[in-house]
Amino acid sequence: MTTPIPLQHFVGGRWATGAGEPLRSVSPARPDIVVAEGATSTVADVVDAVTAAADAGARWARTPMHQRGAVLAAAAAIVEQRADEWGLELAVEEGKTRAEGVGEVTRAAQVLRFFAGESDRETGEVYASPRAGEQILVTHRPVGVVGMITPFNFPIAIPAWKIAPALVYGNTVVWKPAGPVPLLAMRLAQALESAGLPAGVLNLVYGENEVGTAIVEHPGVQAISFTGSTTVGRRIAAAAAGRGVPVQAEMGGKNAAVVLDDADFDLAVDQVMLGAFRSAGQKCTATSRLILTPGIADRFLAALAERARALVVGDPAEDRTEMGPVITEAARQRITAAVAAIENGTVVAGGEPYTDELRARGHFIAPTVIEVDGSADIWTDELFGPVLAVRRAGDAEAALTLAAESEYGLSAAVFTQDLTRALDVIDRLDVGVLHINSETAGADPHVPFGGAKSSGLGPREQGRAAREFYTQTTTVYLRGGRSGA
Ligand code: UN1
Repeated sequence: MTTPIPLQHFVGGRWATGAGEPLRSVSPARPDIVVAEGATSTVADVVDAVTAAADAGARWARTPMHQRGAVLAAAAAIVEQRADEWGLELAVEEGKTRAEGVGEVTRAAQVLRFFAGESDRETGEVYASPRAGEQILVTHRPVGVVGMITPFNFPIAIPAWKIAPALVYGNTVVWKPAGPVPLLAMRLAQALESAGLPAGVLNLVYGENEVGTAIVEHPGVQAISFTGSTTVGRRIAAAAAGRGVPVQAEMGGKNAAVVLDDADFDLAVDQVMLGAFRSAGQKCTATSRLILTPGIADRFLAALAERARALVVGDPAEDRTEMGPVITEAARQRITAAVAAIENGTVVAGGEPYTDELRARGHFIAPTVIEVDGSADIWTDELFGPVLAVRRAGDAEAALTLAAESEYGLSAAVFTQDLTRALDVIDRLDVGVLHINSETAGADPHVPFGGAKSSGLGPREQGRAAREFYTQTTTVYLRGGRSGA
């Protein structure tokens, strides 16, 4: 991939170059390589996109759900067929490893296929009526035009899990992906177009805040789904509340892994490594806090340090690479500065800049493990990078209390072989996703995904839970039309 791929936005069924600023995505591993090139969209393009989505809406909503699902199924087949190629593009543009990139594209196909199947499942409820000759139905109707703003870190899977339910339930979409990953957004839109999606049903625009704000504030946008930081999510929610529009926001995380004395040692080390360093820690579900109890702490930290130092960090396109760069130079500097600012911590692994040519020029950060002996910014603040903060707790109770002490509540992992303990944890941790004996990240397409506390706002995503956000119900009191019947 040496020639930049031309980027076009997709508005009203037409591919075109936006009239905004030049838009370039670069490889975070090799920042001198331009991956894709075009221009951002303008506020006028957003207005056109909303108009197109609104115009297409009535017809799409009337299209039988099985036909809408068939478009998603066809798109799933296309995405799956291109998984190797687009997975490599994803790795080059976003920086996660090629294996993770291919995995993510495959996952997008699974998501599309899951929602394609919605048309074969029940679409509402029927209740008994206290009155004779009546049934009460609850039907689900589309919300209308949904605005979507998606993050850089899962450039095809997260958009798929917003767009697929929106479309199958009969909504139309105006979507702005994160600035650094326009290519994978274009790929998903291309797949849906090739699958037969009618013009205007999905509109893709590029840009930064101005374009995002134009979507959020447009009176024709009837719901907004966002994934990104808590700060931005709350700003969007406030703006949407002002217009009386529902928001679903998946936001930050500071997810703890708790490794108790009785854990399976090797399994816990493997899983904590994956949770902390896959995608260079750039997942809202990544493991960024580790809590250890006394019987296991020293041995665990030693093993983790050894594994972190041995992790193969390099060009994500190469097969042997286990961890790539972070997304931008600004991210690299922000994360590195946060690590450098720690006063009461002991660096167990990482913490030093790379000096070899590839990794000094790309946005690389060594996998970093830091033990802190009390609260510290790196213990409380989401860094979104390959940095794991560690604390020791006096016993299992104290460890779980420490895990719960966070403003965030996205995911947590507890490593134990004590079933009684595990059952207690299920009721007591205020998180949206809980892993017992597996890493904090991961989200299957068929089950609810989302967070508690500052991590989430509005209904859950994925699985059948997605219907709550992408539809509105009508409660129908249904009687026959003849008296006495
Ligand atoms: C995962 O853990 O595989 O932005 C998915 C994020 C989350 C998705 C995580 N919304 O990282």
